[in-house]
Amino acid sequence: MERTYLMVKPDGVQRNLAGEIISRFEKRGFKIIGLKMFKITRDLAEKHYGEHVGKPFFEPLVDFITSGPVVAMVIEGKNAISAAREMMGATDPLKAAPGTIRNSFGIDMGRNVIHGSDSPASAAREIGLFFKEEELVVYNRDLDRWIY
Ligand code: FUP
Repeated sequence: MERTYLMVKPDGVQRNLAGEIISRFEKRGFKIIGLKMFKITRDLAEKHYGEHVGKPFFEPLVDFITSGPVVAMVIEGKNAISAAREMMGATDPLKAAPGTIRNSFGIDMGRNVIHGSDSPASAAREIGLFFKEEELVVYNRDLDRWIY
């Protein structure tokens, strides 16, 4: 089983899309093992988006991600990282496949409502950045035998 870090961005929270977005992952069968709302500090945002330091969109991106609360979660399940990326769609919502989260809820690159880790290394890094070990809940779900 794989874990990934997902985050409804400030635009998604302000637009009341957090529940709908969480629901898509629940309905698909993924298990939520961590969930919380908070405001990202500048320091954390700069760490999270470290790979983009120096790019023209870096400052606006940090401004945006720190501009309001986010709803962050860790989900667990088969191929969670790539499956979640597929459910999110392309970074630019106008290029995201129909039915994906970004296609369904966005029309602008800078307002793409959700973040999701793009590799096992970034999932491990981002889970560690935003969640403490004790905030991740290990539990059994009876319905797992109907999903797997
Ligand atoms: P993604 O992994 O799909 O979230 O995309 P990236 O890590 O490449 O980019 C992180 C965020 O930076 C995107 F969600 C939106 C923003 N971005 C821009 O605003 N302009 C760009 O050209 C690329 C990314």
